[in-house]
Amino acid sequence: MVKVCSLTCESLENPLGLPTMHPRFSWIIKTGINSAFQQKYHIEVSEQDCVVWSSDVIESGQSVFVPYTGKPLQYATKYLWRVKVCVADMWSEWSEYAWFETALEKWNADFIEADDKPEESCVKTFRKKINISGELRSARIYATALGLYNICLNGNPISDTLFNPGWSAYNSRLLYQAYDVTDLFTKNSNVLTASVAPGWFKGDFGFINNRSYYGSKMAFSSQIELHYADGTYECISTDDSWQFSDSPIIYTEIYHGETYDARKENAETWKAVTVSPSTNYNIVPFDGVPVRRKESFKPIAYFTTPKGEHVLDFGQNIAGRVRFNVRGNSGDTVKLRHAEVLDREGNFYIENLRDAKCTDLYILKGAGIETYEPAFTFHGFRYVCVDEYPGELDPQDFTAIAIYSDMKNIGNFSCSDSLINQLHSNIQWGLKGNFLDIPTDCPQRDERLGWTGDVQVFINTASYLHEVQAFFRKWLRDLAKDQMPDGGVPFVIPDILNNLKPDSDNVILNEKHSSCGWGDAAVVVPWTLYIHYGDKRMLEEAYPSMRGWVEYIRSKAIDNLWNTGFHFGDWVALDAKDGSHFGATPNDLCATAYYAYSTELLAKTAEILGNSADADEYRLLHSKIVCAYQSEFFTSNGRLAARTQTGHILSLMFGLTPEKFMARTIDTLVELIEENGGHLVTGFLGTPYFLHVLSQNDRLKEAYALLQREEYPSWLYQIKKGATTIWEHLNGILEDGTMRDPGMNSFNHYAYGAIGDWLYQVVAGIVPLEPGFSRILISPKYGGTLTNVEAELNTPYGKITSAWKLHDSDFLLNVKVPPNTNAEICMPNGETYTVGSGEYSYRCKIT
Ligand code: RAM
Repeated sequence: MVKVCSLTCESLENPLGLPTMHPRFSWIIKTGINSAFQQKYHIEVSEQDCVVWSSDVIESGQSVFVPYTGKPLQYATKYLWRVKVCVADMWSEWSEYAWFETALEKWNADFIEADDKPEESCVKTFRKKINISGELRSARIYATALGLYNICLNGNPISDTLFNPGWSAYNSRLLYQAYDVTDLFTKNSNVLTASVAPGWFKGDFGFINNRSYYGSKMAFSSQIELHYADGTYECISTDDSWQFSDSPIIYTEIYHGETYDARKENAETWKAVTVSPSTNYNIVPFDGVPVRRKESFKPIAYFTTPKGEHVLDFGQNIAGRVRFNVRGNSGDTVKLRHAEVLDREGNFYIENLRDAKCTDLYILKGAGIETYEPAFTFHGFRYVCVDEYPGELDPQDFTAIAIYSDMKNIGNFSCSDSLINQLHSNIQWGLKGNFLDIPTDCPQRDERLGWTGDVQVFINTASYLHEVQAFFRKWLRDLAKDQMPDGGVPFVIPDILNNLKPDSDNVILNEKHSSCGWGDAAVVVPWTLYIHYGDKRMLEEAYPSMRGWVEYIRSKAIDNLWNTGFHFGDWVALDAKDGSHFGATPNDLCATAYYAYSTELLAKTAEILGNSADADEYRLLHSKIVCAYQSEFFTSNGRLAARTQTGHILSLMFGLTPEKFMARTIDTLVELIEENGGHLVTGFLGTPYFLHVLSQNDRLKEAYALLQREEYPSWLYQIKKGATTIWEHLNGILEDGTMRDPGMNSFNHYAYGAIGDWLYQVVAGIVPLEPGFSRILISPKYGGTLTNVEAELNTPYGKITSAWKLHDSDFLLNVKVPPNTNAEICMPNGETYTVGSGEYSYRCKIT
């Protein structure tokens, strides 16, 4: 039997408001047949029972990103599509129908504004009464805001998505969402309300307590398109017929929390809006992944701290917020503060939040059970301090809700070491806690910015955990928009620092862009996505930005060494001088290493895109950088000038070590581990590759020893200290239980979690040999104290599993290879097998 399922369009399931008119289709084949390859496919696209494109039978194995090649699609139109495939001379049935709906041709609606002042952090509600005169065939609301918005129709939310319209490079592209509300309208009179909050647009943001970065006035814009069964059409846009009022949300800020006065419900005074044109903004369809409520947690404890604080413990550090039920009198209050950790004495610890207040306040109306959850804020927390609450508190009335971009989880990993399993969980929660429309550094303090370096080091691990393609496609578009004219890449994307006044006391505000390892996100992120998803079009789109970045470095490099400018370098490495975050590895070494790496990836990209002139040019440039690196940093006998772990790691990982010095370089790295008592002292740049360079160079034993080390500094130290996420510093909580300097001490910072890819690629051994995993290497490497491992990865072709165990003196491996791919299986004893899809078991002796 052959079946086709998991149909996606532009890697989205049934997208509404598709941001392209040239979609591509992907599907997964399910079959029990071994070595199943697709021989042919047939796609059919229809609109209202009418087939608009039939591909006919195409002899091709392509099942991922198959382009639509029918006649031009119509805007704002829903299409159904289905596919059937032929495998082993057997045709499947037609798949179930999937659908996509194209976006608007252009944005026509104006903005409407209320009376909020620049300094105000309140919510305004806009209202429109809509009369539905006939039977609706379809109804869509398209909406965006300067700020954040939530829409209700007749009092009910029209969507479960949050933090719309998302955060983009607002001045270059403001996103709108599309909603199907056909079933939400009632006959005759309806009331549509849109609440708008300051959010990223106007709120306190950007970690120097700056506000109104993008603008000082909130606004809302919407187009409501009604198609009636009788063929008539009506469009209702935001205009002067709308009204606004204050909202019960009297204060809301992403950093600081929300205040809701329930006594103000249904007490609106409606006033006339001000209309302003939207033509200053490039309003385009949302192209990311919507943010939703995901896991929820009940308190695992409710206790009183030594200081007398009443604290709920939800057991997991998350980004999200708390929903609660309460009963009391009108004017009673519930006040919650949020924190990630307790201090050594067990008190509520908020110093590391810096200026973020992370406080929610609810004022009761006094009418039976009242339920509240903030709307426009999120906090990074595990603990909640209940400062005010009327009457006896029942912890069961409280629920913590994790909120993040709703990407599919694709990777799972477990093994015989529960600490490593917790590490994997912490890495995954690092992602969930920081992928909220944009990838942030941390979700708790007054920062929460799209730091490029954090993404650059984590992207490969992220790609093993969740389906991140659409999430990063959006972010890369913002990166390209915010890139400097000379190709420089801002430290954060969206770039909320660029227009701020330089400040010589604040290195970040002074420099603002183009550190090695940070700006390289422009190249490393699209390249890594290409390797995981095989999407050439995305690479093509990113190419100018990738090239711009390498050209930027070229303009700053002297004799092929990047030895100018400001760099974060091996950020927060433990070999930094006391009180400094800058690791001991020299900047010119890190910067030139990244210059070589980005140039190499750019040359490969040019080759893939068929641009042979660029490919030749960047290959040549790459070889010159490598030569310059080697003559600058290696002595004639092969000693590396920087005697640091990261210096050696980068030299090995990026192919910068002369062949004849490989042995010496790896030996020295191992010495450097020993000199540090068997520990890592690397920062952002060295850590992600540490285990890889060891395992790639026959030092698997040392790699496992480092991974499984439990005492400080190590990955597992923080787990022994109770961490449920990855910390910004290996020693966020010191051995004696005291905290590091609160100025920069996040307990949810995924950068050190960049080691997650080693669990998948080396421990479980799942590696893409061709982009998108159409050819797979399964080459697990046992070691340390591990006796069994199970990993799975849902790729564009379907699920790969790699599960091994040690039994007596045997290594037993079970693998599953999805249809339409083939795999090289490499056993630890060197035996290899080439197989097509199916489930296979292998055994060899442990050596
Ligand atoms: C900190 C951020 C981030 C890092 C920068 C350089 O402020 O938290 O992780 O990329 O510094």
